[in-house]
Formats: sequence, C-alpha cells, structure tokens
Amino acid sequence: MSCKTFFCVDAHTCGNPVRVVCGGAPLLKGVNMSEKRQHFLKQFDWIRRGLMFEPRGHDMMSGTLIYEASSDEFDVSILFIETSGCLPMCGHGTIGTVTVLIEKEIVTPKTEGILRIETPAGLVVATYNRDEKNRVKSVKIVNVASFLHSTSLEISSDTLGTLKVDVAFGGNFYAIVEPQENFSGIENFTAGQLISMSAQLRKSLNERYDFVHPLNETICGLSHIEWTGSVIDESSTARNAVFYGDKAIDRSPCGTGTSARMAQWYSQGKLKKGDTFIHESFIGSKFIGEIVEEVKVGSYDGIIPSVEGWAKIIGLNTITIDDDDPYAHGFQVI
Ligand code: PYC
Repeated sequence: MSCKTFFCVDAHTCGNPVRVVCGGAPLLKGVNMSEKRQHFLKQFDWIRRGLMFEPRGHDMMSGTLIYEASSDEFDVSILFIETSGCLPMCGHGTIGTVTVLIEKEIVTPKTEGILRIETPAGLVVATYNRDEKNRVKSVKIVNVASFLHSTSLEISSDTLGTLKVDVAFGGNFYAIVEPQENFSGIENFTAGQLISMSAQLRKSLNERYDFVHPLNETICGLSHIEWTGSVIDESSTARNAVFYGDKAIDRSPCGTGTSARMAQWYSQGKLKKGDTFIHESFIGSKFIGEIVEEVKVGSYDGIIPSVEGWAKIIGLNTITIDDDDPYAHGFQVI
C-alpha cells in the first residue's frame, strides 16, 4: 500500500481554478519541460487524474506542478495538469501560479517583478506588480508564439448543422466558432448547451483534419473549442466561452485561447502590433491582451502575444492519494 501526499496552494484566475502543487511532484527525466511532460504522461498521469478529477477535484479543475529550472535561463519550470490532460501551455494557470509562487515566497526571481518560466511549449516571461499589502495585483505573461493554423474548416455539428471554423494556436490548438448562419453567438446559449455540443465537434475536427505544431510535433491535436459572441461590457473587444476537458467552460477568458484569437484577428488584419485586446470570459471576467511582436512560426505568420490578468489564493490544501481508496486515481461523471 502506498499513500502519496501533495502540498498544494489553491487559487483561481479570474474565476477559473488553479491548484499549484508546491510539494510532492515526481522526479521527471528529460533535458527540458517538453521531454519531462512526455515522461509524466507515460508514468505519472495517475497523479493528474487523482488531483484533478473527483473526489479531490472537479470538472473544471486545472493546476500546475512546480519544478526547479532546468537551466539558468529560467527562474522556474512548470508542468500543466488539467482534467483535459497535460497541456503544453495554460495562460490562466500561469497567471495563478505566478501569483502563488511570489505571494508565498516559493520562488525568488533573479529580478524582482519578472519571472522567466519554462513551460512544455517554451519560454513564457511573466511580469507582476504588487499592491500596498505586498499581494500580487496583476500578472502579465508574454506567451509563446501564436498563429492562425487554418481557416474556414467545414464541420458538421450534430446539434447546429454545418459550421465553418478557424483553428489557431495560442499554446494549444483552438477551433474558433464565430457567429454565423447556424450559430448565433454565446449570448444565446447556456454553458450546459455549449458543453453538450463541444465534444462531438472536437472529435469530428480531429478525425477530419490534422493539427500539428510546425516546430514541435509532440504538440498536436485540437483540444479546445472557443465559442464566441457579443461582449457584455461595451469597452471589451471580444468575448469567448472556451470548452476544455469533457465538461468544462473556462471561467476565465482563457490565456491561450485569448492568444489564439489575437493571432486569428492579426491574420485577418483586424489587430496589429501594439493594439490592445480586452477579452471577456463567459462570466464576464477580463484579460487584457496585446500583440508584442510579429514572428514566423515555421511557414506561418504569427505573433508573440501578451495576456494580463489577476488571481487570488483561496487556500492551502494537503491532498493524499492512497492506493487503498477505490477512487485513488479519480473519476468523472459524464
Ligand atoms: O488559460 O490557457 C488557459 C486555459 C487553457 C485551458 C483552460 N484555460
């Protein structure tokens, strides 16, 4: 019998959960986080399932495991875990993790105010500022290169009929569903309705098309559906509802989804370097995006986006996964 203990700080970023595992993560083999992610997926995915799924987590649960930086280039390394899997990159997860690492003094950055983070998808530079109580007020991440992968892919939705979607990469691949003849926009749907239509759409898109990162073939497959629609607050630029896992709608505006949407708008000529992009979530919380740089990603014209948001710590959580428990490795009710 074995019982493994994980020391976590639970937080949320603009409403979406981030469980930061500060102690108990397994040692991983690999020269970088991309290789370590492969090792984790092969041997330790039970940790992700145990910490993310019920009874220790829930359908929306998302988190990170913290590792020592693998080179002097970085202050810290992060592995993302979620109900949907082990993501190459997660924006809300990074914003929440930076807040935890700084407020709880788990990592001391080489330069105050800047945290250089190694993620499986590459370097992400976070800048943060504090309030008068020394709490982290906001975190801005300069994300990995993002690009529009494909446009106007036709796909059949069991519920809505034929849809046309663009697919963009912002750290994960997103199918972006904009209002069109058969989809009137997220404001006309409940979260439950969006969830009920998403899994089939994702499966059909993955069966019909290939989505592979041009510079890292371990980053492949369409994992998220980004439904879009009208803003709640007129000062916002756009609004989305990102579906992930099997039953989740992101409560935050989704950092990698925001990056993907900015890359799409950039390619369509609707957004240029230096422009601000205020993105609303399904619940109305906001991220502020900006195009920092224009770059090439393989043969794609892409961008380096930044995404700014806030997070709050909500508690300390010591979690055990005991082999004796029939639900040690978690379960999901779908
Ligand atoms: O913020 O990048 C993000 C994210 C990915 C999945 C859920 N949130």
